[in-house]
Amino acid sequence: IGMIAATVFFLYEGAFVKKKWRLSLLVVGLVTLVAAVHYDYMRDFWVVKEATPNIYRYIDWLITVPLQMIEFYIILVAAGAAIGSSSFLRLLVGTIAMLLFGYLGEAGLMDVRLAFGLGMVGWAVIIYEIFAGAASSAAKTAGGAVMSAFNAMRLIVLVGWAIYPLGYVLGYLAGGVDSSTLNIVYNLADFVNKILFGLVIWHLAVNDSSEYA
Ligand SMILES: *C/C=C(C)/C=C/C=C(C)/C=C/C1=C(C)CCCC1(C)C
Repeated sequence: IGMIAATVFFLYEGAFVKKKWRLSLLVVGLVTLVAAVHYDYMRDFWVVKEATPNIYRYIDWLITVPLQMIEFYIILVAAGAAIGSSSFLRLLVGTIAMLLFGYLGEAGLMDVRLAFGLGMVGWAVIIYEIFAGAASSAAKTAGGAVMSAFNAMRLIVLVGWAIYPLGYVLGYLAGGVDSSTLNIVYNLADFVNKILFGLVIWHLAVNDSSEYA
């Protein structure tokens, strides 16, 4: 329900910001919309099957995480920074590796520890790109409000995202599979990392739009 409310908020607010920020707000609204629909599936699955709705969670992540990666690119382009699409490509490759190995581990198709390690490498690729790679230099050049939004977004990817591997460790590596803890941790992580991430972009867009001044 929080995801639905956030979707309405982002799409509504998109009407009041400068044109160049509308696409950014649309994309964060799509992220929370896609998540809202999947959470509806996941709740039903949990109630009926009394099991972790892994497949829906990963389908959701496979759609929403690349959308969030595009967002780094979109705000830099909107700010007029010189950024090539190869930066987004590296973010995408990191995302797919992170999620693919995470899924293989959770689904029991691969050794859980090995899958975890390889998934962590994917996350490290993303962290490198936004803290030390081309995306980071482009944000520095853009400066101002874009740099501060970029800073907040990459902190979410570093700190907020750390909740997911923590959930994986508590769920699978702490002896036995604890699906209640796993799901609660993942749910909280999604709440922060989708809605707060969107709010950071909303804040940037509003700050830079004269209608609010
Ligand atoms: C909206 C959904 C988001 C932002 C999902 C993010 C998911 C992760 C950061 C998952 C990370 C994982 C690792 C870093 C290691 C392997 C296990 C995962 C997939 C839980």
